[in-house]
Amino acid sequence: MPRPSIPTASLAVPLILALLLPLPLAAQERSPAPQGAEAYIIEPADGAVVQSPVTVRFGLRGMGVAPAGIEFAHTGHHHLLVDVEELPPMDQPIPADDRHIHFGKGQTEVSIELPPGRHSLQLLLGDHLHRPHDPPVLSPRIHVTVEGEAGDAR
Ligand SMILES: [Cu+2]
Repeated sequence: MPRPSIPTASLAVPLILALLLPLPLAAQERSPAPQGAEAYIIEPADGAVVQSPVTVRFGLRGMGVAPAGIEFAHTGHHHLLVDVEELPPMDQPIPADDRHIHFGKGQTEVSIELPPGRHSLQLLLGDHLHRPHDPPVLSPRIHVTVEGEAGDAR
C-alpha cells in the first residue's frame, strides 16, 4: 500500500505560525490608565440593607466608558465582581461568569438578583479586550445585605 507522503514544508508553516502567534498576543501591552482614574459604586452604599433585585450604579472618574471591542485611549467597560474573594489576574482578560459580569455595551448600571444574605460588590474596568488597565481601575469592594428570609430565594 502506498503511503501518503507529507511534504515537510507544508507542515512547517503552520507549526511556525502556531509558535509565533501566541507570542505577540501575550506580549501585547495592557492599556494604560491615566493617573487618578477611579471606579466606584455610586449605589448601593457600603453596608446598605437592600432588597433584591438590587440596582447597582457604576461610577468612573478620569476615564470614559466605551463598548467592548472599541479601542480608544483611556476608556473601558465595567465589570461587576459579585462575591469575588480573590481578584482575577490583572494581566489577562477578566473571566466571564455569574460572578464576573461584563457590561460590554457600555452600560453604567444593572439590576441584579441576589439571594438573601451578605454580598460583596466591586467594579473592575476592562479595556477593549476585557483586560484590566495598567494600573488596574478597581473600585473599593463594598458589602450589602439583601433582606429576606433564609431560604426565600432557593
Ligand atoms: Cu468585558
